[in-house]
Amino acid sequence: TTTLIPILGDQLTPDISSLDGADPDTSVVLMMEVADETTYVSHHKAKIAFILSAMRHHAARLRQLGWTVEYVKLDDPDNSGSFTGEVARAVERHSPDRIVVTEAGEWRVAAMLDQWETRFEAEVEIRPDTRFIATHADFDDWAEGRSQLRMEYFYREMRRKTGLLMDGDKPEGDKWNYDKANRKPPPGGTLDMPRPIEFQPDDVTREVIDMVAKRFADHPGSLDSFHFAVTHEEAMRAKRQFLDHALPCFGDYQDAMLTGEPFLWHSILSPYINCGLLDPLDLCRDVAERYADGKVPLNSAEGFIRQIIGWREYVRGIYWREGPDYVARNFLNAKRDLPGVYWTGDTDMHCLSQAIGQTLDHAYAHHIQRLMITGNFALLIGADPKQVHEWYLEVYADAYEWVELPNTLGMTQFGDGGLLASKPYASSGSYIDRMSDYCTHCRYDVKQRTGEDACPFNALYWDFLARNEDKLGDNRRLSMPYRSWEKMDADTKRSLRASARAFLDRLDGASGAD
Ligand code: FAD
Ligand code: DLZ
Ligand code: SF4
Repeated sequence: TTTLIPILGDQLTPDISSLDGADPDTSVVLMMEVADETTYVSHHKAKIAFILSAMRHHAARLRQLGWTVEYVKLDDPDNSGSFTGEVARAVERHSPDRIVVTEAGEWRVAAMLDQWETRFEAEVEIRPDTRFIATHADFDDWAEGRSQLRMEYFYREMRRKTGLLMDGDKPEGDKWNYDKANRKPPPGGTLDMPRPIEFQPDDVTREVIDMVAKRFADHPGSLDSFHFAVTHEEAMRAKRQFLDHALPCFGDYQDAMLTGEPFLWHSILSPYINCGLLDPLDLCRDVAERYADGKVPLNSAEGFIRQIIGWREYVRGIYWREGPDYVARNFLNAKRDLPGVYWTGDTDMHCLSQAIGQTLDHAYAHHIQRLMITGNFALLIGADPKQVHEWYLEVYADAYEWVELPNTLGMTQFGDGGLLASKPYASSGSYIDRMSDYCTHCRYDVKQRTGEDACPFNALYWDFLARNEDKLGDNRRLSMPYRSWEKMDADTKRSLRASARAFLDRLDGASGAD
């Protein structure tokens, strides 16, 4: 009797639930590079190269551990191009009695897996993904009956469940959340910035990079600075580098942005966590240990752990709870096509060109760039949230729909009308100026609201509020800005809206010409 165990590209963990209890002598592991997955959106070249190289290295690791692995490469002439097609070919080869697979990370692929039972003459077992802290049932139990879902309360449950940074049943330091201590503006002067390790591509990675360069030449992004870790060992080195050098200041500068510095004190570990090269709970335990040993302050340890056991788990819960039509929500009825600048970074708005330029170079931008620069700009111009979602899914090496969609559509575009965030993350230039050095390098003046040199974020911000007053006017968390808007004289209001209009017309004109 044979068991077929398909392992998907984000399941690169040796103790993935599908392998649990399997007998290496009677099991065949199937790993598949397929056109469907590489092109369901036009992923950044470096994202494809990263995932395929990590998959190839993982297959070698599984073989070393004694598993029989069949690996289908993208350029295999018999490759059918889809997960189901490749499983069908493997079923022909092996006539397995059972197919065991760990649940997929998104609705699209989950629907494929659901068809296998009827399609193949084998028993199909779809197992829960045990790499997450909250099961689907945990999240649903927590969410049931609540009129409002808020990350903070879910996060506290996860702290209790894991015991991380807990002192008995009380939070370490007596406070659950040190977010207010995580908003320091960027430091000035000479900087002693930690650097992520730049892993040099080995033969396997070079082969993948060459193939991706040829096959996906029309996809966005560059392969020139490809330095991702592609094995578990390398990812562990990246983790240690972060714990030793960046974590101590992670908390202080979590929201800071600096010209020419894409990484700052961030971990750059999300690509590894999300595809399975690193375990999220182990990482959090390491962070808690550093705190217990007095090596990192509480605001850094708590801030980091909150992102993983709080935000990361929370957005996953929302994704699966809201269902496959979450992607179509558009509370603000925003319709503008995402402008061409998102694929070129070519703009005289310095903040935008930095965030997009770094994204195209590295398939990475840190959270506050995604939220307050590219996300905020798309929100203010009224870009179609589905197009915004697809852009984020394309360009980041860590992007899988379960984590990307709630962050984009929910958190940045308010497409779900406030399910995920209690107010839209809309801001004028002053926030960007406070948290970055961008404005000092920009041709626009962040202090001006109208006129040739005025920072476009300013007029766009007021225009956004005015335009959406019927939908947002009664949001209590926006009462201050709406009061300020109310108090402005009619001329100011008119000229702010005219400036925004002129900017948007130029933007549409430029995109149309693309
Ligand atoms: P760090 O700043 O070092 O944070 C540590 C870890 O916390 C991350 O590695 C990540 O695993 C987790 N984390 C932090 N914030 C979040 C969050 N909001 N949601 C989920 N996990 C979080 N993260 C993804 O992993 N994949 C995505 O596709 C993705 N898309 C995003 C889209 C938008 C519009 C926004 C605003 C955020 C998105 N995020 C996404 C969350 C966050 O920006 C990234 O996790 C983070 O920038 C990854 O870089 P890092 O590893 O250096 O993170
Ligand atoms: C993102 C991605 C890409 C680009 N290519 C592959 C692939 O060729 N084979 C594969 O197994 N997985 C790939 N992935 C990741 C999958 O899209 C991911 O595992 C599913 O979305 C899980 O739901
Ligand atoms: Fe961005 Fe405005 Fe600052 Fe320029 S002035 S960097 S456009 S916020």
